[in-house]
Order: sequence, then C-alpha cells, then structure tokens
Amino acid sequence: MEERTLILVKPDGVQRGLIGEIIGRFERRGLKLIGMKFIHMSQELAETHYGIHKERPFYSDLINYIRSGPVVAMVWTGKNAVEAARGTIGATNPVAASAGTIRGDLGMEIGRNLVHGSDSPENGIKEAGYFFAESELVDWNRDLDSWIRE
Ligand code: IDP
Ligand code: MG
Repeated sequence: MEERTLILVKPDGVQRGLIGEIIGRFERRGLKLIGMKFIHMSQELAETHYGIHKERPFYSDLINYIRSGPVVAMVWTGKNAVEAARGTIGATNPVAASAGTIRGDLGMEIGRNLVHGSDSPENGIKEAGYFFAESELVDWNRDLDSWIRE
C-alpha cells in the first residue's frame, strides 16, 4: 500500500477561511488526494484520534479545540507522504515554524496551529482508518504523475 497521511484542517483554519490555501499547498507539493470529508468530530473520534496525548496537560484543551467547529479531514498519499506533509505543515509551535510552512506563514500559537498531519507511516494508516472506511478512499490515476514522480 502507498504511504498515507491523515491531514486535518483544524477548526481555526476553517473559521479563518484558509481551507483552500491549506489544501492548495498539499496539492501543489505533489501529494495525491484520495479522500476528503467536512465533519464536526464527535467526542469519541476526538478522543480516539488524540488518545496518545491523554496524559498531557493540554489534552482537554486540545479536545475542545478540535471539536470547536468543523474540520476538513483528508487522506493524502505518495512516496514519503508523511514526511513531505510534515515538512509542508511546519513545527508544532507556529512561532518556531519556518517561513514557507503552513504554520510558519499563517499561525501564531501552538493551541491554534491550523493543521494536523500524521507523524509516522504507521500512524498515517491508523489515523486514516479512524476517519474513513476503505470504501471511501478513491483509487484514481493522476495524469500529471509522470511529472511529479520518477
Ligand atoms: P503535531 O500536531 O505537530 O504532531 P503534537 O505534539 O502531536 O504536535 O501535538 C498535537 C497537538 O496538540 C498540536 O498540534 C497542538 O494543537 C496541541 N499541542 C501540542 N503541544 C501543546 C501545548 O504545549 N499547548 C497547547 N497545545 C498543544
Ligand atoms: Mg502529532
């Protein structure tokens, strides 16, 4: 299976009208979109998705943040999709994120950092499965691929 990453445009990105701006960056990078939905995450989905952070002091704020409005959930695929997407997203704290990244260009605070991206190929597969049934993911040929991939 091709490497996958689960990307969320978080509620601040949606509220600020940055959905297109954020999606455009992944699209232009050369990642390939195979699934997308616009949802308000349930408490259960939020707790599953952020289960690894349960013991962290910011956990309840994080759950409230991710459930404070709708999110755009997407699965993007490609060779090294996880690492490429993390690079496009930038460091967790937008203040420390490099200019040219989503967070470095558009964010100011760690608790409003606009976007989620899976942190390993294993978690990419796992997190994609929290949000999408396999039947909701689209297998398609992108004519441009020979200009993006060797
Ligand atoms: P990541 O999103 O860059 O992978 P993680 O360490 O996995 O960062 O943290 C998950 C999310 O939790 C972050 O994107 C951010 O929204 C939030 N978060 C992380 N650390 C802090 C913090 O110190 N204060 C408030 N929120 C935090
Ligand atoms: Mg993370």
